[in-house]
Amino acid sequence: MSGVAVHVALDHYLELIGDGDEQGAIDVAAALLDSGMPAQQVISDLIGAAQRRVGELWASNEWGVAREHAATAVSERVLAAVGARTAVPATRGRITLACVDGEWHGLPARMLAEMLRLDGWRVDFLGASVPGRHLITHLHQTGPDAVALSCMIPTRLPRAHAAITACRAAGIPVIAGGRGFGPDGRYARLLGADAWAATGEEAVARLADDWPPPYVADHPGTFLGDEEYTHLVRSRPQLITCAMDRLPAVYPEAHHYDQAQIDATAEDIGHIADFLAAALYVGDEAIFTDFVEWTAEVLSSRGVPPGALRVGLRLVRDQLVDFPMAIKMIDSAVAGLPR
Ligand code: B12
Repeated sequence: MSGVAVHVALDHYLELIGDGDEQGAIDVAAALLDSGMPAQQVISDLIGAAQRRVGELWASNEWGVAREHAATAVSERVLAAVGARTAVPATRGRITLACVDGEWHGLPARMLAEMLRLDGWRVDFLGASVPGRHLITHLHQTGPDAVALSCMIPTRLPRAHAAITACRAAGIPVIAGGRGFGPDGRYARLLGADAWAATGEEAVARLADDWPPPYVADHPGTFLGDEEYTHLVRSRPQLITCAMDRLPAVYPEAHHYDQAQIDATAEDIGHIADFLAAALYVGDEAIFTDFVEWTAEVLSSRGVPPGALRVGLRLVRDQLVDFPMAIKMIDSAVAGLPR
């Protein structure tokens, strides 16, 4: 199957999932398999590529949330259908795969689960948002050769850290993945993961060729989550309430907000607090500045001017008088916003 043909199939597949056409989408995947494309490639180059396009369509407001949800639900079914076509004996060993606590992107992890299964692993897929203590109980019950942890959103990094530490303390090496761990997996290393892979294919190769990795003890000086992080997390509810109370005084348009707009604004301020907390936790302001840049784009495609985001950031900043790192991060982010 040529690259051009995959491209054509991808465009068609995207149309089908955007239309909620489950059978049509399964037929496209089946045709690729029939043409000789390996199942792992169908998963990454068709389903994965389409899901990334879905993300762009959602971010640019061309697709609404309902259409994204429906398309993702179809992709989940297609993935199951692709997996069901190929039985592979489990000869390599056993892997527990989970999304970190509060991480609801279950599909990327499920894609990895199928790829590993196709490569001969027995995979215990625990799904989205797995609380750390339940993950550890599962490890004690099953004794896997590896834990694969997925984190797509950096706000979940503190929980990922807790999970990585607990898995390693239980003697099971951790491979981390998902865009939440940073562009080159830099936060996976910082948080003590034994390995990191950018894609499902890379994870399959790493686990097949080079596992378990040699044990490296945690760096004793590693200190994450300073005082500012702790205070910010504790004061999150008041931070949002206070910002919402002050909003109409500094942004008169908010007087005319309906309930949905009020809820969306409170949610956005919550995201500001969460991304700021994650940036403080790992000591990297890029987490926050990237988030603000991304939010400005998402809001602008919904007709919300950058001024509104500046107001939200200022309302949070004004409450953080004793937080020099947080203030520095907010100021850098504001400086990067379009005028
Ligand atoms: C579908 C979707 C959702 C669904 C998920 C449903 C489900 N069952 O998965 C729902 C609606 C729940 C959702 C929610 C949110 N989402 Co969302 N979502 C997506 C979307 C469109 C597709 C996800 C997907 O399936 N990707 C497909 C796979 C193939 O992506 P991939 O990264 O290439 O995956 C590979 C690697 O990551 C790696 N990998 C993944 N896990 C692991 C684990 C290990 C161990 C290893 C080694 C490798 C590995 O292997 C994968 C396969 O090769 C993405 C867009 C995107 N680009 O991914 C946004 C996206 C991830 N979401 C985003 C956002 C912002 C959110 C929300 C915050 C939205 C909101 N305002 O509430 C929430 C957060 C929820 C939470 N706390 O988890 C943003 C994140 C941006 C950012 N700044 O980080 C994205 C990028 C959308 C965008 N274009 O902006 N989302």
